[in-house]
Amino acid sequence: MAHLRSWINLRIASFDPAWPQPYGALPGMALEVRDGRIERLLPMAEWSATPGVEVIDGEGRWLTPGLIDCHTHLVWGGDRAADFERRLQGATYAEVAAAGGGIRSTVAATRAASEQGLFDAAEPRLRALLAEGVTCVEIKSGYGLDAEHELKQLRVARRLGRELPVRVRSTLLAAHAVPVEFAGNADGYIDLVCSTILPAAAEAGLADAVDLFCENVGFSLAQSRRVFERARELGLPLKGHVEQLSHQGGARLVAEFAGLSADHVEYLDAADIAALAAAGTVAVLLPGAFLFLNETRKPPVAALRAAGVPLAVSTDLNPGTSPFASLRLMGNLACCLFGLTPEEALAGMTREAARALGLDDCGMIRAGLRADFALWDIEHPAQLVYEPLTPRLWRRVLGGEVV
Ligand code: DI6
Ligand code: FE
Repeated sequence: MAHLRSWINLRIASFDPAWPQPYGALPGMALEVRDGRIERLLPMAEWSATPGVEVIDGEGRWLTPGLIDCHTHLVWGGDRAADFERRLQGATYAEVAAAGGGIRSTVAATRAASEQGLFDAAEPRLRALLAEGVTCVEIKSGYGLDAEHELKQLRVARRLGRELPVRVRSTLLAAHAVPVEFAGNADGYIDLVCSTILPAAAEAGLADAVDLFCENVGFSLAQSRRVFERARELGLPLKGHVEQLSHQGGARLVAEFAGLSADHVEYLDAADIAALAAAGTVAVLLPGAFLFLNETRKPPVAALRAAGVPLAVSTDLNPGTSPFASLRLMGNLACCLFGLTPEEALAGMTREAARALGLDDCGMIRAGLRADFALWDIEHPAQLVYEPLTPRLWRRVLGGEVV
């Protein structure tokens, strides 16, 4: 039997561009949910109770799409607090790495950890996101850097999605750093990524997408191209960490491969922006990493906006450059540091984040989409990012169920 539920007395911030008003706002609404999907939105004046249909009274609260964190690395072993202390004493990221810290120390700790240990470490990070209204999260590998441990990370990501009330998308980021056993031989490692790690993850059905780090401290444009070509052969969507610390041409490569998203993008140039716009690729802004690394080069938001490039906002939650388990805080930083409007920031945490994950069934409040939403004790949607650390969540709803 169909499962029906009506939510009434709502102010809906739909983020549906079909509605011209800011936030796609619709006051005085009811929402009908059937079998985990939004069946229809209707004005309260047109709504009446149907026998047998459960009714939940929102009492005038705001309802938004469930928040979507489209770029995290939240499964990792160990911690980098000592790196943080060294950096604050003046060491650079490179010096910290040379002193035994950096990504390689996280790789060593992640390889040494059991799946249960990784799950237990990740769970509170993920719960922090859920507590602020997140209903969908992307989780990357990238701290295993061999087939065994990359797949282990992805299995933990999948298990988090089974055991916690959240939708998880997993991304293979094998081309994140050169592992110690390939020191000085990045091409050799890319051979392994293409011949073994990518196909193994695809075969096991553990990767929804493939990501890479195209950077002077990561992989070259030519190496990145090889990874994307292999991902395309395997039928996996792709995305990239590009133009974060320098300009390498990675964003244009993502656009050339019609990738889902180009992430970080501080060093984009005009041609890159045109390429992203033409490809429909989302630019994912990660202000936590910008803040934590005390960067000064900001992503060219005005030019991206003018070109019509979709903008998403995410935590980049990771131990080295963005240890912030709060998407609402990132929304605030996207406004304060990068100049987004609160409406743009929130669209970037819902509609555009869904697009960055290649999902067309969530991210807005619209008939036919999944009933993944959040109800808030707020007076205006902007309050979610204006006052980011105050708990305002009243109910979180996943697939039509209150969770
Ligand atoms: N860019 C980043 O900022 C993180 N990864 C990446 O590709 C850094 C991850 C770390 O330092 O552990
Ligand atoms: Fe990242």
